[in-house]
Amino acid sequence: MNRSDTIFAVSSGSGVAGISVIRMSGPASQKILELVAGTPPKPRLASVRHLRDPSSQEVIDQAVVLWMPGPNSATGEDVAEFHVHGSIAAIDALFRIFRRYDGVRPAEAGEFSRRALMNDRMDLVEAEGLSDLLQAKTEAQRRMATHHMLGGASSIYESWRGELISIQARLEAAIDFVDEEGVADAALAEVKPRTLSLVARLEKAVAESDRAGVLRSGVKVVFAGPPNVGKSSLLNLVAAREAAIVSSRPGTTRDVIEVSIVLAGVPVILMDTAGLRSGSDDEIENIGMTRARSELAGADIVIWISSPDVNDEQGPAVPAAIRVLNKSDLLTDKSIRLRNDEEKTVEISARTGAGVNAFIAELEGLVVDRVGGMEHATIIRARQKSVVEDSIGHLHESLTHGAEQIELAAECVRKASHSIARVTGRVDVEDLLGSIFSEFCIGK
Ligand SMILES: Nc1nc2c(ncn2[C@@H]2O[C@H](COP(=O)(O)OP(=O)(O)O)[C@@H](O)[C@H]2O)c(=O)[nH]1
Ligand SMILES: [Mg+2]
Repeated sequence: MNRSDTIFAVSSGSGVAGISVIRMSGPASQKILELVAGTPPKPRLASVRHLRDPSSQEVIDQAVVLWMPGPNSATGEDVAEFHVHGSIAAIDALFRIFRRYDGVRPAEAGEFSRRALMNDRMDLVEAEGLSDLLQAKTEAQRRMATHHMLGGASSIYESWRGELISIQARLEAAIDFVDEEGVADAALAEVKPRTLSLVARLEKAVAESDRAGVLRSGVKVVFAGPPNVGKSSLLNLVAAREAAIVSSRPGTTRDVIEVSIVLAGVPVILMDTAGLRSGSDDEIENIGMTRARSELAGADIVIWISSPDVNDEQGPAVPAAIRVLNKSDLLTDKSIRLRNDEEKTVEISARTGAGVNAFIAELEGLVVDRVGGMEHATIIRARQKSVVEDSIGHLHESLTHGAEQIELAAECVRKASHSIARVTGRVDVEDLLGSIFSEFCIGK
């Protein structure tokens, strides 16, 4: 991949459409624009042009053309945009023309964003936010992604780094005077509370990051309980479709069934599992139960379901967020209701629908609690978390050094600041480019 190439791609997605946007970035953009559309329009002003084949002068299409000379463009390079009709043939014809020129080639996935990053039009955290935005499926994901894309998180990382640089400077200033009595002690005494306060902020952000990560990946809600209590029936009602097979035969659900839905703008993965009971000699059922137990262990929210006609041997295998007593239509004697008052209990009937809406509202509340306020979290990816944890480690170490080791304390703070700089890609950015831009689509 040559960075001085001029690259082009359909940025508006593939397939037939009213309009397709072709984006071109790189040094030859102006020349190509002139060749197919005539004199470039005024920068950033839309202009309607005939696009012609430069060799035959045949009109290929009529398009809105934009000219955005670098460095004030999305990529920081010269950028031309052709808003052509979304016709596969028209796009093909233009692409054949573009390819005739040396150093002009189709863009690879994420290559426009990669150039934007290299030209300081955005930092790594903003690029990750953009990637998240392109993939966002729910309102809460969109909010979190835009916060990152527009630099909200980067400014926090920068403020942390600024504080570290200032602490480091204070320590280094004292190093030159270690021979003078009390200078190193005074410097350490001054930076200690600042270091502790920063560590507390970093640790708080790390503590939040798991909840924030769940907002990106989806809240896992596992439906579990003994066989035949109506787990699959209830999951289908919440998912509003027949995702899981419902049958009066115990042991019907064997594999874990996943259904993605959105509750209160939050992505949720509902998981139906095999009924848990002891003493089954059915090999497949036992494998299903093993899978069910492993999903329970990794669940964000556990819904434990039982019903009056099925013996719930031990109750929830793990603490349940909501206990559901299904088949309330079979209840005659109110005395068989759930005894355990510690967990939330809800009575429903998947058959008559009684209590189901109240259950869904309850679940929605739990989902929102699980990720509430996370739209503005600073650390939302494992990559970000691990470098911030490195930084915290270095800061803890810096606090162990006394006045006679003030150089070592300063060195730890320098490492801590280097770690934070890795998050936004101020340093070591090259190592990460491949893994980050592979997530992008062509044309972005
Ligand atoms: N009477 C009654 N039967 C139900 C209710 N919910 C489910 N069932 C029946 O219970 C049986 C087991 O349901 P299913 O959803 O497959 O249970 P699972 O094994 O826990 O997934 C089926 O015959 C359902 O029709 C309910 O609320 N009332
Ligand atoms: Mg089932």
